[in-house]
Amino acid sequence: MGSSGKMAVDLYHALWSPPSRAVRMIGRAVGVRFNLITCEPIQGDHLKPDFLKMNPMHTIPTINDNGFVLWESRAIGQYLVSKYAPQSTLIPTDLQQKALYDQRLFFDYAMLQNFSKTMRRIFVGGTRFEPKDIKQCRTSLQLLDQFLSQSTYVAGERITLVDYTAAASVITCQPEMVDLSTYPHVQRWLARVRTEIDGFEEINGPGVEMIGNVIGAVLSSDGDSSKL
Ligand SMILES: N[C@@H](CCC(=O)N[C@@H](CS)C(=O)NCC(=O)O)C(=O)O
Repeated sequence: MGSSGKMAVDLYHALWSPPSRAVRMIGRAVGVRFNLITCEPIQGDHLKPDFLKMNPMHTIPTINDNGFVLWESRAIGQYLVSKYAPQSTLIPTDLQQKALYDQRLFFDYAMLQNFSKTMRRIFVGGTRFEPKDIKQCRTSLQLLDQFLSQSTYVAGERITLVDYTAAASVITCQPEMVDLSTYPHVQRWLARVRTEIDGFEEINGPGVEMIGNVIGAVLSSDGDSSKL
């Protein structure tokens, strides 16, 4: 037990993994104490029998909250908020606010998560960017920019859980992939949430740097020809 009296929650994660970073930020916001357990897909940890027994989908992040196992970062985030900070405004309660939040969370899952997939292709597989992936990332950012031209946060005028999950993906974008400066509302929002989310730099910094270094090395090794 921690000083807060709460039992620690096991979190299987990797530093570079955007959804793992999102869960760590959400946990920090609602006062969860994590027992961080590195599960590195690059080294095949996620395919080891013990991990597969726990999560047959072999994805990180995965939590084990004293016997209750859950994966999918957005489900984990909502579980942690509901359990540890039920009064939190990170999940809206007003009917229409909640509906908008749900819509944006599904957008985040369907569209922004692709940043991670694109990154993973090059980061884990050491392969080049696919033009169709880059196009998809740009379309997603364009939509996000449009949403953010109409509201301060992704789902309205209050910061919600979807700002955490979206920011963890967007901060992962590398300049070789998309030029974030062409999305002014996204830039403004990112600058804001970086300062408002507790532990943002500490949690995201090392993983994003790691991704940047690997991508830089892969691109320079093939003459940078995959830049679009
Ligand atoms: N939608 C999932 C995505 C999880 C995911 O794909 N995680 C990656 C690391 S960022 C992973 O575990 N990859 C290994 C695999 O899918 O086998 C979430 O948000 O938790």
